[in-house]
Amino acid sequence: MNEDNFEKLSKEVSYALRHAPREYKLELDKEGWVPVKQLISSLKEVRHWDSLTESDLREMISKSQKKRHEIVNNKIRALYGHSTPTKITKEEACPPKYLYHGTSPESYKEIMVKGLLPMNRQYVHLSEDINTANLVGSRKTDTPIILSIDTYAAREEGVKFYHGNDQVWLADSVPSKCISVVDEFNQEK
Ligand code: HQG
Repeated sequence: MNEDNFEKLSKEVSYALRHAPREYKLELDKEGWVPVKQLISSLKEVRHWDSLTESDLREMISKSQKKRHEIVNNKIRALYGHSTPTKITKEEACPPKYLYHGTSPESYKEIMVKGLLPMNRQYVHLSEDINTANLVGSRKTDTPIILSIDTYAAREEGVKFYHGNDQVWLADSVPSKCISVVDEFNQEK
């Protein structure tokens, strides 16, 4: 499989496991898992990935710059990003004191009023470092605003945090009083 196909495969697997399992005749369990064999036969049948093997999937996961999927005990799941109607159960975990979120100037105004909300996904997505948050925000705008989340204050407010992968943390929502703008970063531009 060439590089372009690995990227195409990663996008398709994300689409199937995060947003549209039914389109692929798949059913996610409570934690978002499906049997690897089922995903492969569905991708073959529904999307004509005719020669797809489990080792292609494993290679796709290991080559990807972001750890979006994992395979454990013959099952595969997306680690974050879900928008399916039934909320995936994630394990609560203790994040570092600060997490970051990159967003657009328009959304920033709303966020400072309503807090961070999951919008079209099941969870709010947060980054462990400022550079990653900047990349996430840059998907939406040329002038991202980087927000810092005081997770200790948020936990005192009852916010639960969940582990996505080594860079990505999830939360149900974050009140605006626990959010501030990373000024140094935004002034550098
Ligand atoms: C904004 C990618 C108005 C929020 C990335 C964001 C990430 C609000 C947008 C992952 C709001 C949702 C997720 C409020 C939040 N009012 N706007 N109250 N609260 N927003 O794409 O975090 O490459 O669903 O700021 O790397 O940008 O796909 O979330 O701009 O980890 O693996 O609503 O997706 O990963 O946008 O990105 P998204 P996100 P992958």
